Amino acid sequence: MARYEITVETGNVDDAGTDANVHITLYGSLASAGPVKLDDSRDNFEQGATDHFTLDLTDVGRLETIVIGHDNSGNKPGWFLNRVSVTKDGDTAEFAAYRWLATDENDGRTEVRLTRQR
Ligand SMILES: [Ca+2]
Ligand SMILES: [Ca+2]
Repeated sequence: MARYEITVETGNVDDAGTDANVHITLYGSLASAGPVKLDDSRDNFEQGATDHFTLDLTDVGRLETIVIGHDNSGNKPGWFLNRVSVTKDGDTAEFAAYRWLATDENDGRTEVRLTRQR
């Protein structure tokens, strides 16, 4: 197992937030982990907000890609995701999305695969 610190930034555009169930899967050089739900006691994924989660998951080795999305539940579930960072043992992987995950925007997808930038 490894401890992952996951930071998720929601965009600051109208209706960017979501109350849908958000999930993430990590893909690394050794293994994959998830999908796991990202949630805590706070109201997560609000417009313009940054959420932090700490999860103990299978150690995936060097993190390379993630898949993040939601189940399209709740009121106005469309979500504008800016970016995600994932830190393990001091190594931070950055993932940029800057797109809607919404059935009524762009390509209509509610899940996206993102490749590590650095
Ligand atoms: Ca929304
Ligand atoms: Ca919550």
